[in-house]
Amino acid sequence: RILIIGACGQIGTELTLALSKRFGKDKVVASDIREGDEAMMQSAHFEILDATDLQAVEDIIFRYKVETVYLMAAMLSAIAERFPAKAWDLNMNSLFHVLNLAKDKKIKKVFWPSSIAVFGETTPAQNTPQTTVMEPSTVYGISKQTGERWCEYYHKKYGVDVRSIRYPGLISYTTEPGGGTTDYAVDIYHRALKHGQYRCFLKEGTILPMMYMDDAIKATIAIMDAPSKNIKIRSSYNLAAVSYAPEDVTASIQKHIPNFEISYEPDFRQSIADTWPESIDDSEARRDWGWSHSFGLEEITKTMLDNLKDRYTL
Ligand code: VAH
Repeated sequence: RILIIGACGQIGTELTLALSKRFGKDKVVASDIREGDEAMMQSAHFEILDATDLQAVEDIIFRYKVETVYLMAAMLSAIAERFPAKAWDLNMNSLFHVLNLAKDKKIKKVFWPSSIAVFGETTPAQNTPQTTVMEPSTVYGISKQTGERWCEYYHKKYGVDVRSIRYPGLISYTTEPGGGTTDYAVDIYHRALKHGQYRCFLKEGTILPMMYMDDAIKATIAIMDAPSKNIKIRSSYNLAAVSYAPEDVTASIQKHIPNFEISYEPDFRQSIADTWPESIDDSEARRDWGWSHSFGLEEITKTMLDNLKDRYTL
């Protein structure tokens, strides 16, 4: 079976549904620190699980005969700045537990998400290469970079089959993001439909790499499907789709809602965004396991507005 830890989060929710659709409800065990919603309960076995509790993780793996773990539980960038110790504890210890279970052959395969937050101010910001200067300056970025080093270490030293992606900012309408710096790019659609205006916490000109959730899920499943020998990078793969700034999303929304207005009131998240790349070179992912994206900004905007519309007009 497959276990998703952090199944109620931004990525976990859609990943659980996709895996259940693909492998069948009985093959998927969804877990989170909080109860799942109705759709989740219908699509998988569900367990309440604290990702930092090794015994509890091991019990579920044993009970359900789990072979593959997707460890999606994490504290995101903005919120981690408020709770550094807690973020470190959650982001690192959950990873150690899973890597150690794989090392001890209690599971066979691991997926762990990294992020463009592994990069920092000294990283080349345009078309950021796979291998480059990495001096992250956020708690979240430090935890992701450290995690990458451990993934590679466990692969080289113990043969652990761990696979990872450096996700950009992710956009979806099903689940709302929880405390990231790229959250504006989701919030903006909700506000556009609800209020016709949005006060953005990042300033004009802040270009960041972004991706529609369906593309992110497609990539996650593709990297896990690929034969092990194709996975040449065991730290984490660069992954990219589109790059844009708040004014670009605004212009794309105005094509559907002409009166939509944006104003800017940057807060502490601006200084996080300022250290991240504008665009990413993901040629290794394209070469090694056939990655390609489908959604551009216009498709993202149309899909978001079409799907969120009813929530605010009914
Ligand atoms: C965050 N969405 O903003 C996350 C992400 C690209 C950054 O990892 O924290």
